[in-house]
Amino acid sequence: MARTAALWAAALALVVPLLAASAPASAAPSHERGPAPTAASVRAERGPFAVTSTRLPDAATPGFGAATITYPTTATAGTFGGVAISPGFTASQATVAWLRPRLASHGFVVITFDTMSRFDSPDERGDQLLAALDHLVTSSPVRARVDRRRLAVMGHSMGGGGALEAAKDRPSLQAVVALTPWNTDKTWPEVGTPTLVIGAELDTVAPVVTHSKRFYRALPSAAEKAYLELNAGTHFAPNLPSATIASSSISWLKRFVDGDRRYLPFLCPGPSASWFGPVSVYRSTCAM
Ligand code: 9J3
Ligand code: ZN
Repeated sequence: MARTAALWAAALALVVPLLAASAPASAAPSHERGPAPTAASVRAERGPFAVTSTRLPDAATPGFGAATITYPTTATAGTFGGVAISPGFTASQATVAWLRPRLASHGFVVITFDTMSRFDSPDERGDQLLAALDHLVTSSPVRARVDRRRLAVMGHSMGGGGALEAAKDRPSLQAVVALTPWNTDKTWPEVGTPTLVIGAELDTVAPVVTHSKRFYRALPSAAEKAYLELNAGTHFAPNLPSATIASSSISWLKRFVDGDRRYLPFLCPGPSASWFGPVSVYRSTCAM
């Protein structure tokens, strides 16, 4: 009898961890797209999905300017999360264009746009990011490929400040990535959306002390948030292809737009110098 009980206990000890390991880690549905990532694949120039692009003239984009959408060509992998990216003050969408195929090739439908005016404020850029997402899921030629419940905003400088504004206005967004963001508003208690702030150590336009670092600190401590600082980076680092920016942004979007926990090792505890390359500071609540 005692011997049988001991055998059962031994069998259970073997089986229970297996059951636990195969159960989903959370109740939230996962929308994993593509193969399991590696330290090399998140940094590579392209992800696993072939992509193509379509251009939208200004006349076709209510609430924002001329735009470009880049998306995975496959029609058999399900829908994809949508990401809108705003350029910075006086800049055109060309300054953030490198991010389109880079992110889309990992399984996102990505839209960049010219702002209504090159001088639009962060708040106006936030409204245009939301208008771009609305257009993407409602009337764009690729609307059937986008999952309207899984949307994110990104932006550079005033566009990054705009991404924070967009999340403040629309709490249903899944993720924010703010690239060397600029804003006169320094307080973000309204933003509960998981937010990655990427600052640049040598930024003199949006110095990290008064912008990126301060925005990170001002986000609720209960929120999923991370601050990554580009070692020796300048304000315009996000305008050129960067494996550091791409790998961290892709991991953040995968984790929070797709619910893909396979990317957690790249975010938490985060780069101890090796995952993302040249990073001078990385902080995260790591509540994920
Ligand atoms: O690149 C940017 O959006 C910088 C913001 C800026 O220079 O603001 C000055 C008014
Ligand atoms: Zn505020």
